[in-house]
Amino acid sequence: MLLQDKRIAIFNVANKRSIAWAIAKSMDAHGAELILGYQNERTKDAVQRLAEELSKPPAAIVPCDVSFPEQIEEVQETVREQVGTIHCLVHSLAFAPRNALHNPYLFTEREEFLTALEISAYSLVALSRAFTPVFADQASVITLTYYGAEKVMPNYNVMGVAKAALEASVRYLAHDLGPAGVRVNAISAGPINTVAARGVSGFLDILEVHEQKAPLRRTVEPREVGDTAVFLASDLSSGITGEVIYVDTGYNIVGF
Ligand code: IMJ
Repeated sequence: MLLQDKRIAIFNVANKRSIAWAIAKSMDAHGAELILGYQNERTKDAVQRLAEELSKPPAAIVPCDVSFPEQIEEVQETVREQVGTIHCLVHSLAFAPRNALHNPYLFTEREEFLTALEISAYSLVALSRAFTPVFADQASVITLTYYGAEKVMPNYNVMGVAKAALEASVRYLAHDLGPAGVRVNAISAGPINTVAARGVSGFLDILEVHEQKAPLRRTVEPREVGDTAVFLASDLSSGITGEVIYVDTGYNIVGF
C-alpha cells in the first residue's frame, strides 16, 4: 500500500487501453484515492464505467480538454473544492494531427506543429502551474514520453519533436518546482498497443522489432508502466526529479 492516503489526479483516461488507465489501476491497487480526467463527452461514459472496476470510487471524475485553457483552471478549482490538496499529477495525453504522423516530417505545417506542441508538451506546463496551489508537500508530477523524442522512429515525426520539448520541460519544471519539494519526472514507455498507436502505419513492425531487439525479448505490459508510476508517486522515489525513466524492456540501451 505505497499510496495509502495519497490523492492523485490522472489526465486523461480515454478507454481501457489508455496508459492513464493502467496507471489508475496500479495506483488504486496501492491504495490511492483517484481523480480521473476525461477529454470530452465521447469518452465520459467509458471512463465512468471503467471507474466502477476500481476498489473504491474515484474522488472525482472531471472533464479536462487541455486545448481550452479555461478548462484547466476549472478542473483545478473542482479538485480544490471537492478533494483539497493532491499528492500527484499524472499527465498522460498527446495529440498530433493524423496527417503529420503520415507525411514526411519535412512537410509538417505550422498549424500541425503548433497543435502537437500545444497538446503534447505545453499542457504539462499549464497543468503543473494550475495545480501548484493544490500540491501537497512533496508532490510528484509524472508524464509519459517515448524514445522517438531522442531517436528518429518511422512516422513519429512532429510527435518526436513534441516529446523532446516535453522531456526538456520535465527538467525545467523540476528546477522551478524543486524548491517547493515538488518532483517532476517522465516515464519513457516502450511501444504499447493503445488506440493512439494502433492506427499508426507500420506499428506492428515496430512491435516485432522491439521484441527481437529488447534485452527482455518482449514488449512492455501496461501494468509495468503503471507500477513505475506508483514508484514515482510514492515516497520511495523521493530523491528522483527531472528524470526520464525507461520502461521499455531495455530497448533503449541496445546499439545493434
Ligand atoms: C505514434 C505515431 C507514429 C509512430 C509511433 C506512435 N510509435 C509509437 C507511437 C512507434 C509507439 C505511439 N506513441 C508513443 C504516441 O505518442 C502516440 C501519439 C499520437 C497518436 C495519434 C494517433 C491518432 C491521431 N493523432 C495522434 N497523435 C498522437 O490522430
